[in-house]
Amino acid sequence: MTETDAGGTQPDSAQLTGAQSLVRSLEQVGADTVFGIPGGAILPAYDPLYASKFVRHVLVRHEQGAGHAAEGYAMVTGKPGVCMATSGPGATNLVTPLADAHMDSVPIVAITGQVAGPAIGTDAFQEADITGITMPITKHNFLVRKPEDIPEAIASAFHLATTGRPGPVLVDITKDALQGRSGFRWPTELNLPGYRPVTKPHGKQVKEAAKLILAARRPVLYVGGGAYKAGAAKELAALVELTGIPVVTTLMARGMVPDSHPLNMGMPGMHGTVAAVGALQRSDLLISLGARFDDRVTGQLSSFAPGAKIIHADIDPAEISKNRVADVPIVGDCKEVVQELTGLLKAQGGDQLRIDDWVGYLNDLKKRYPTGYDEPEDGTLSPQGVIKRIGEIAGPDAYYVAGVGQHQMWAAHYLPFEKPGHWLNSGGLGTMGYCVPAAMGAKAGLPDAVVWGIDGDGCFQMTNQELVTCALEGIPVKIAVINNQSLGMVRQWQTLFYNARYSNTDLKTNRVPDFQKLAEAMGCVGLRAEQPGDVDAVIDKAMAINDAPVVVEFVVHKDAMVWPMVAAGTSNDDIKVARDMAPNWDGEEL
Ligand SMILES: Cc1ncc(C[n+]2csc(CCOP(=O)(O)OP(=O)(O)O)c2C)c(N)n1
Repeated sequence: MTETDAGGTQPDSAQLTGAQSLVRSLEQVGADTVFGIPGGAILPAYDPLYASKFVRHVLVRHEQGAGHAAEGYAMVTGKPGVCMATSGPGATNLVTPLADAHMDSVPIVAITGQVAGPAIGTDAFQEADITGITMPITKHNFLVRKPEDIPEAIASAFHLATTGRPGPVLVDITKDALQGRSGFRWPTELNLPGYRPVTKPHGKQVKEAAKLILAARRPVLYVGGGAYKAGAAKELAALVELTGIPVVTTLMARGMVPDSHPLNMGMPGMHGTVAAVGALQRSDLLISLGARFDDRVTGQLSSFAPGAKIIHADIDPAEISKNRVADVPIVGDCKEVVQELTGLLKAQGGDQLRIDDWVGYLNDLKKRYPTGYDEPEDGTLSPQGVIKRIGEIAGPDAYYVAGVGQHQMWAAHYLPFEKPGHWLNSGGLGTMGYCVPAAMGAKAGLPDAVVWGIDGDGCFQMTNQELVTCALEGIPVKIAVINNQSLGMVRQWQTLFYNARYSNTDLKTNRVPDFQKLAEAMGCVGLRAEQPGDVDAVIDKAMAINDAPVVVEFVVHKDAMVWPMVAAGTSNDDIKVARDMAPNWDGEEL
């Protein structure tokens, strides 16, 4: 006899319901937190879940919140996040976070109820073909129709989500499979034909890479989110220390090399620093580690890094040469690739690279074009200054979660990124509404950490209801609403490209809603700052509150813009540091 939380005391061979098998499987894989909402088709699973002493279920207010919370949990714990929903609308509400996790390679497992097997295809009540719908936005998905198949599906889902290139996996289980009975058999081996992710890089490719690095005069380490997922920060630091090669950290990799490191040129891309964009454009060798040559980084692809050879290391072979042909492709886990590369370089004079002029040139760019902003002359708050101050007060040990828009880009520039994995945002899909639920998931995963959300007034209005969940479940996140009364990023494009015709971007969020009252109505503490003199006081107050979620509204100037900027579809060479102001690339004839 063994004690199972799923179904009371049961002999292993006893018949469990599929629902009991599901909960027991979740216990078996160590899933301690599930974010979800029940409904008809998934209801059988909620009954044994009620009895589980190991699995905590967090009752969210919208399934999208459950999905982003699972992402936030996964990003900070390194364990897969789990979300659960019923069939039909419950499952379709998970589509956005699944797509989000797919684009950003976040390991989550979504469990959905499905109508009973015989009803599939009949347009039954709350029937949606969720495996069909999510086929292109999941790493894999399963439709489980028999109770005896549940344990293997769950074991496989967790394995698939976390191995190789991480990503979302959906397990759709019919109601009759949840209600039916079978013996519980935990698989000793998984039946996943053809799934064998390559983690160990090919020695010959690493040798070729080392050869290119030793010959390069303008090498750059182009570090992406995959390097974080591989846990490669320590190995990367050793490679940088040995070779002295300058680094750029993409939006998804902020903190992988500390911003305070003299060789970190900052974030590349559409809103990247001049030094990072210049580094890529003028490089003769890009060493891409878990990055994917995203259009927001490359700008116009045909003019991206025109003189650079490419070493592209990625665990997903499909990424290599997808956008830019690699001279040396390396399929493998970033941590292992960097380790092997550093070992080889150490033995071959990798500490003697002749790149001093190059490093000097980039440092000069960094000095001449620091990313900065002006305080508004009318005495109102600058959004950049507010975000910077939050970072200074909360420090690099806090976890920061952003929404999508101008505030996200300012957060990416002005927060203190000194440690890997302390920055969560929606980079690939660019999902407004990510911030509040992802912050909730992060705080649920790391209850002792300080978690700050930096959200826009537009984004906040998409998913703020999860603050009710936070208040009731004891998940005290801190959310800064950067209220510029508009859909700021879209407004910025209207300013620059649509003759300042502000079609439908004015949110009129001057007290409608009243964010402070809204916060209080949701069981949170609501604070507001409107004058520069209020800023430190409200941040300090928020920092001192640890027994309730806090929302701090910062009413900021609406015309602030994100700079630098490479206009969409144009060349990185045409980066502007302010409106009509381009950098002077002096010294490029190195
Ligand atoms: C779900 C979704 N809808 C629309 C967009 C397009 N979009 C990108 S940024 C943005 C404005 C965001 O406004 P806000 O949250 O106020 O942030 P701000 O840019 O003002 O900092 C919009 C509408 C999006 N990214 N996601």
